[in-house]
Amino acid sequence: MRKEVTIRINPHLSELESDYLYHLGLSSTEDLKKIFNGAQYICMGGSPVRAEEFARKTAETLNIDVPIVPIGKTERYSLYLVGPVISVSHGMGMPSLSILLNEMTKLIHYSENKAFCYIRIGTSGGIGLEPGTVVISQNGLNAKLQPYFEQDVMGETRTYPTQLDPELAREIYESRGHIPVLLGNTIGTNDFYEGQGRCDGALPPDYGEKEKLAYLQQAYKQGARNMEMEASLFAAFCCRAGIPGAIICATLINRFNGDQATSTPQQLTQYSEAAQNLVLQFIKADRNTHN
Ligand code: R2B
Ligand code: URA
Repeated sequence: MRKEVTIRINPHLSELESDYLYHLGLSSTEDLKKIFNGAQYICMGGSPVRAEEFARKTAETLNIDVPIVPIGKTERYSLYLVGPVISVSHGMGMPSLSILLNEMTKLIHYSENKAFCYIRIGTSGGIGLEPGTVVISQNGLNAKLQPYFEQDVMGETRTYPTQLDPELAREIYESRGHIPVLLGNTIGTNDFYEGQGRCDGALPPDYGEKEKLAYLQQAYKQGARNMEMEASLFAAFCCRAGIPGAIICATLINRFNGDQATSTPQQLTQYSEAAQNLVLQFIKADRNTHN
């Protein structure tokens, strides 16, 4: 079993007669406990195709014979359950992930799960790393390179810390085997193009290569080793909720060398599979230790 978790859950939920998890197409009136109570590893990734692939690989790795069919509706997210593992897609960017994290956390609360962790498995742009390296995040950083996530609530900005669970990160690191892995900070931005200092967006940027490289150098100095579009929100949500969370991202490119992911489709698949494989190696080892 994973460590016991007490979610800092919204007390107002107990006042609801029923809670419809609209984007998942599931409701608290269903027997969620019966379906999801044994889920210990809640794995999230951007793409629905990769969520299905990860579910299939989990079934193979853990030797679990279940049909790989989504639970709930698939209009927004695709959710699979394979033994102790949930594999669910979250879309691209923080607004989409935020909705999923809210509804997923309520689902886990209604399912009365006591021991679990959240793991985001994704892709990213590397900062000073050989493409294909997998980064386990220590801290989320925002695009200003601060260890905070900022959320506007009713016109006022709230600031939340973005420290990830060091013990979970260490446990995953120890499962690395031959996969090239390192620990580092991860920048979460609100855009793929100018938000990540790219010079290849559709509109003329008001900066050039020199400014971009200076930003990447500064990021590197502050311990950032990769850049994606969810880390700061994911880390802040896990911190606020009291849920152990980890972010495991493959790097598709080295941003010091360019903006475009020019590796072959096969290489890109291989890179993102390395992140999935690391998480599967961790889950397998963890189950041997704790079950
Ligand atoms: C990584 O890849 C996506 C953009 O290509 C985005 O969701 C992210 O964080
Ligand atoms: N995902 C990102 O957000 N940025 C990259 O450079 C690659 C993948």
